[in-house]
Amino acid sequence: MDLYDIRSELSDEEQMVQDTVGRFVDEKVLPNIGEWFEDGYFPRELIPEFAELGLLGSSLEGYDCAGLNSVSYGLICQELERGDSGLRSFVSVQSSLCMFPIYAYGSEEQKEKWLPPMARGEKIGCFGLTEPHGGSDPSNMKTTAKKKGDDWVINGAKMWITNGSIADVAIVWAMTEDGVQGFLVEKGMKGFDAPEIKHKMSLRASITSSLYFDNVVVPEANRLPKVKGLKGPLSCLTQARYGITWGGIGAAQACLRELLDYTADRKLFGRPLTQTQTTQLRLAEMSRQITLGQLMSLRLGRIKDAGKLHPSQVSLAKWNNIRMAMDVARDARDLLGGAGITVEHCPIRHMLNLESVITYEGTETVHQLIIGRELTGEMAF
Ligand code: TGC
Ligand code: FAD
Repeated sequence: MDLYDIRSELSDEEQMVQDTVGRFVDEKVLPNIGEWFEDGYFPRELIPEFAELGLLGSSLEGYDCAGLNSVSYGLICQELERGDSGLRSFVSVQSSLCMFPIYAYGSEEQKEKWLPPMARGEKIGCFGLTEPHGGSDPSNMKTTAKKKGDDWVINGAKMWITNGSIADVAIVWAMTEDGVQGFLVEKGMKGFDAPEIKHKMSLRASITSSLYFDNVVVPEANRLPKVKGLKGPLSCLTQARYGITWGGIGAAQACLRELLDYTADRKLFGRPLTQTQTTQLRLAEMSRQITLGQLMSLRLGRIKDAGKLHPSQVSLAKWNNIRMAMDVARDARDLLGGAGITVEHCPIRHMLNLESVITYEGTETVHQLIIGRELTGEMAF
């Protein structure tokens, strides 16, 4: 599973983080995840355990957060997504999309109020950027925040919002006279509703919701004071997309692991599948793809920890690693034959989840166009 011994490139602390989260996934997630996925159930009971392990806001310093480096955060995402993309999604949203903007752009009062209980898993966050008319182009957002005395009045709608219905606080990005700004909209505020979106065929062990704002009055104290413009939400996406590049590796590793066992046991035409050349070729191809993805994410993590990360570098890895994971999951599903269509085996669950992962946090096309813009200087969106 680790042909290039990437593990030896990790520090003792990074190895410990990987082992701890890996054990948690093996013991608490893998025995149950098929049933949770089938039932469309997000296991909220795991949130205190995520918190206990220091997985919430793990890269932040202070405020009861673990202060781990970026590679450790990546390994957390990899191990969680080896379990299921829905669990990694929960941690991505809580950590990178909610705690990060409060930490980076919030007032001291906002940080004191929200970060420690979010790190302890007592308060849940969601991140509202995408709108029903089109998520790829958030500069065209229709949700507005208008100043009224000391307050702001928010109107509009957000769609496909992870954790929306269970969130205590929504980081909502809205258009103001001064451009895009972020607001902390709290559960129970009058005019704010967050119904769950049902009938999903993907990310079934995760909660996805719409957010509606009908003249929601939000005090000035709930506006993120330290950022204006689209770079506010886009900088949060860079954090989350980085973690997702690692997550794809975990999903692909889970599929390959299961296949190695299955193809060794499955006897056809008088011999195990593993003794046929095309099976070996397909397993080898998966291993090649996973190894390339591992090298990309590790390099990205080291660049990020050195403070030299450029968002287009993250786009390249998100595009590569999620496409890689989809290819691995689909081919793994096929190598399982008919057995591959049930949740008894993980590839079809990962395959379906990855349909969301390749769409959210910037579709594959958006990331390709970001690389195109980086290479040519031409904006082709
Ligand atoms: P553009 O002109 O490129 O940029 C506007 C300003 O933002 C800065 N910037 C970034 N900063 C940090 N990180 C990034 N990734 C950044 N990208 C851009 C940029 O420097 C500029 O700053 P300034 O100071 O000059 O104003 O803006 P654009 O409108 O041309 O952007 C185009 C595009 C397509 C790249 C962007 O709109 C985009 O990325 N679209 C995709 C939207 C998206 O990814 N939405 C995701 C929603 S959240 C989600 O899916 C969560 S799923 C979570 C889960 O469950 O795991
Ligand atoms: P569109 O933007 O309408 O895109 C449709 C198609 O057009 C895509 O294939 C796209 O690549 C293509 N396209 C777009 N522009 C161009 C172009 N210029 N040239 C060529 N092709 C183009 N959002 C949040 O804000 N917060 C969340 O927590 C969140 N969680 C999510 C959870 C799930 C399970 C899912 C599925 C989505 C989530 N999203 C969230 C929304 C996600 O970020 C959006 O779905 C995504 O950004 C794409 O937006 P869209 O769905 O409106 O598709």
